[in-house]
Order: sequence, then C-alpha cells, then structure tokens
Amino acid sequence: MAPFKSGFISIVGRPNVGKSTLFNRLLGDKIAIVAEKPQTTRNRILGIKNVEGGQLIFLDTPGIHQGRSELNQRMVRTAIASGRDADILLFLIEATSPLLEKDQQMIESLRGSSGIPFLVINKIDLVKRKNLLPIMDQYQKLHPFKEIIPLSAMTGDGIDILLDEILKVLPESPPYYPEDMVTDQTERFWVSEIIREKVIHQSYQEIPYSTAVTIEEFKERPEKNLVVIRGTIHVERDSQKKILIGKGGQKLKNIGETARKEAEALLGTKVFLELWVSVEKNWTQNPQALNRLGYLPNLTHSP
Ligand SMILES: Nc1nc2c(ncn2[C@@H]2O[C@H](COP(=O)(O)OP(=O)(O)OP(=O)(O)O)[C@@H](O)[C@H]2O)c(=O)[nH]1
Ligand SMILES: [Mg+2]
Repeated sequence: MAPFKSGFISIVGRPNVGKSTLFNRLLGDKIAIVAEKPQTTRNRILGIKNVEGGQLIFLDTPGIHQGRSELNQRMVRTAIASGRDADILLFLIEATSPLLEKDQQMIESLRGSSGIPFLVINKIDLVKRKNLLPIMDQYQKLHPFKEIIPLSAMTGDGIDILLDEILKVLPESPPYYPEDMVTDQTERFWVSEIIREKVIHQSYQEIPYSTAVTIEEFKERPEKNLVVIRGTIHVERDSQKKILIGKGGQKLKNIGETARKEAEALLGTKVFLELWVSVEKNWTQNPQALNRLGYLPNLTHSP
C-alpha cells in the first residue's frame, strides 16, 4: 500500500488574484470570503481536505502588498509566516495582469521557505490560451518553480491537475487533523467573517477597508435549536456608521438578514442575530485596537 501523505499547502499572492476563490474551490465548499475588491482576507484561514491516501491542509492568506497601516503590515506578516511554514507554496498570479516586478518582490519575501514552489496562473477563463505561453516563460526565469499550472479557480478548469501535482510531492506523514475536521477556526470566527463579507458586499463603495467585526455573544440554546449571536461592526468614522445603518436602519437590517441566513446554513440551527455599529477611531493604525479586535501581531498558528 502507498504510504499516507499529509502536509500544509499555502496559497500566497498579491491582493485580489483569487486566492480565496482557489482555496474554496480546492476544498469544494465556500469557506473563505471572496470579494471583487483587494484586501478581503485578513487572517490565515485553514481548510482540510481528505482524499484517498492523503490529507491536504490548505492555507488561505491575506494578499501581499505594500500597504502602510498597522493592519496592512500585520496582514502581510501573516501571509509570509504562513508561507514559511508550508510544505508546498502556491504562488498565485492572474493571467489577466501578470506583474512581474511585484510578484518578484513577493517571491523574494518568501525565499526562506522550504516549501516546494508552484506557480499557479489563475483566471485563464478570461484570456486566450496563446497568451499564457509568454507569461509562463517570464516567470520560469524568475524562480525555479517545480510546476507551472494555469487554471481557473472560478470555473474549476485545471484544478484536478493541480491536486494531482500536489499529491505527488506532498511529504509522507500521518494526518495532522482528525478526519471529520474541516477547519481549525471557531464557529464564532466564521460568523464574524460572514458578517464582514456582507458588509463588504453591501457597502464597499462607501467604506472600503475599514470595518472589523467582533462577536460579543454566542449562546447556544440546543433545546430551542437556536444560537443567539450579538455582533459589533466597528468602523473608523461617524460618517461610516451612518452609512452602514442606512435610512431608517435599512442597510444594517439587510446586512443582518443575509448574514443570518448564511450563519444558519453554517451552524445548521436557527440563528438570532443582533448587530451593532460602533466607531473605533483609526483602529487600522492602532496596535491596541487591533489586538482588541482580534488582529493580533501574528495571525497564524504553526502546525
Ligand atoms: N474570471 C475569474 N474571476 C476570478 C477567478 N478567481 C477569482 N476571481 C475573482 O477575483 C476576485 C477576487 O477574488 P478573491 O478570491 O477574493 O481574491 P483574493 O486573492 O483572495 O483577494 P484578497 O483576499 O483581497 O487578497 C473576485 O471577484 C473573484 O470572483 C477566476 O478564475 N476567473
Ligand atoms: Mg482572499
């Protein structure tokens, strides 16, 4: 019998190239939040996939970029730390806008990793096949990638090839996690992410990067098949609070409604969700506020 394989596979890349979409696709489920805008993912997100003869542990990470705020810097440190610990590193780029120089910086920042480097070219559904060859050629010269795999995280085209290649080089090891485990993050965390996603989807134009969500109460009432959740959406300015609440509270109500439905699907129970909006001036710059909101200096856990 072939030996069992298991290991950590980190997905790293610039913001908005499709890391979270790829992560969800690899796991076959919507786990990480996805948005049209950059800097959506803020934490390292872990997802476990069990296949015959192996356990693949994927890490979704924040986009690597040059943002200056303390939050941005913590996000980038998190991404780099997740990459360092990995057995396999998936450097994700997008076929629509390869940016050799910026990607070079990203690859440099992960030079210390012992992970086997793959280049994954995403969004091939948006380009002609013949346009891929020059991209592959350019990046090949940049770094000794073990594999270069073009795919579309959105349509799923090429995913099986990536999974096969990962399994080939994954180290022999017993599984790290029990077979019924999907992620190591708590339900509380996932509910906060669902709320944050709805805020992004429903108010991105007005409030780009400045919302955080905390869960104040998460009370299970099994006798009623109910979970009572109270969450707070933190914004940086009074004007943003006004926008989020909306006319007659309508916007906040819509956010709460859509988040509640998704939380119910996630938890498999009824959910009572109450949301508050609170102004936390300049929290993205303030180390103490960041700690309080759950964005600790190092947002990863080593295996
Ligand atoms: N056409 C197309 N769009 C894609 C593909 N993969 C991702 N997208 C879109 O690209 C946008 C960004 O996707 P995300 O998965 O949130 O990107 P990300 O790299 O996780 O972004 P950050 O977390 O902000 O760093 C979304 O609008 C996705 O729907 C793809 O294969 N094809
Ligand atoms: Mg993401």
